[in-house]
Amino acid sequence: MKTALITGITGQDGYYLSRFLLEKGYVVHGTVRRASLINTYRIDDLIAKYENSGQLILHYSDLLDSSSISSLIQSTKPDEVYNLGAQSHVAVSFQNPMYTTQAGNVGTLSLLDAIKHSDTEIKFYQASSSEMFGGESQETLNENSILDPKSPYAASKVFSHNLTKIYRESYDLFCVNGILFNHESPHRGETFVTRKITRALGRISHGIQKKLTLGNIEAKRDWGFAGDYTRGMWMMMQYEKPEDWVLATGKSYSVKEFLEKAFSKLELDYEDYTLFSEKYYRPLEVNYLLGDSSKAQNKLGWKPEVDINQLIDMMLEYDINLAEKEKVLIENGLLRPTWEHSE
Ligand code: NAP
Ligand code: F7E
Repeated sequence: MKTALITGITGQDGYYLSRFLLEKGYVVHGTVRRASLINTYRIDDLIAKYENSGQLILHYSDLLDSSSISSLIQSTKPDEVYNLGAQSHVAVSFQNPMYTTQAGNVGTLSLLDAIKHSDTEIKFYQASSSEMFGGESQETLNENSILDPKSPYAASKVFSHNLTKIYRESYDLFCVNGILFNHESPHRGETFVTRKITRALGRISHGIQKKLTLGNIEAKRDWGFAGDYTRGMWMMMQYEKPEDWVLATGKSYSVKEFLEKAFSKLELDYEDYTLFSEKYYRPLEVNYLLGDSSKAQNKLGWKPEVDINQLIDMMLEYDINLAEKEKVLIENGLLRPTWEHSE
């Protein structure tokens, strides 16, 4: 039975990856940040199913706490480490550049160094990002494309990406970078644009939200489904040698196209509901991202199973159900609708 250690298990990808590994029979150790509110809601069903048997074990840890990171490597003796933890919101990284940079890099260095000093057989996955490319041109991007970061978040990802390569080449460690293009799901954080749209639409459909406020809807992204991408992470770790891999769908849509598609599924026109605010524009924008995952498709046998229409359907169904429950709570005075003013 293999053992995995996942940083950021409470995030979107942490949920899909841990579910996938647990179903494969892995023992999964995950790191959870201590917060004043319980922040494990995405993995609560996995905790209920796997914690009592000891197959899923959670540890309080923070990527900024190097000592906790290296002692986790020592105590859990993982076969595979997946470093998913990060302050992952690009716009927030302009407001909190120091924290984003530290969380994005201290943890990577601590993990790599702990592996180097304890057991060089441990495999390491780094969550690299398409944001590293910068999106200036209309080029299709692959593993050899030039990195040109446009935010503190992306710059921090470039540092960890390079560090992962340096440890691979210097110390012969099995370290891989997964350069993942945007991937979404019903478990996507609610302040990322796709989920912000489907969350709003679910509420609009139940009459508990009137307007949705957005920023730059001309930006284009290559959007896939998170469950496909976390399966790809595992496939990279099973490959005969450590390399860097792009995962993408090969199709790019603007935020406006995503909006149109989502609203038209409910026979609504997004223009009747959408407002715009400077607040959601970034100091620097990544205008265009389109990925070429042919290396992963040819060498790993990976391919995306869910297209943009299926992705929107999945997210909408989930968010319409969620809004129905919220409506009942509002009607019973148990919930106050504050989302019109949220991020
Ligand atoms: P996410 O939902 O924002 O999850 C991030 C995770 O990191 C959460 O578990 C979060 O904990 C944790 N975290 C944040 N700061 C931390 C700290 N200081 N110490 C320990 N843990 C910390 O992100 P995601 O979408 O699952 O993405 C997973 C990884 O892939 C991230 O590194 C992201 O940058 C990268 N990535 C994402 C995409 C994408 O499209 N989703 C694409 C490329 C790369 P809390 O739950 O307590 O906040
Ligand atoms: O923005 C525009 C915004 O925040 C997408 C992270 O997972 O993927 C994600 O980063 C686009 C941008 O994702 C709003 O300006 C318009 O052009 O959903 P997003 P992101 O910045 O692409 C990459 C691959 C990662 O690695 C990151 O961790 O949508 N946009 N209006 C808006 N974006 C947001 N969030 N909110 C708006 O109101």
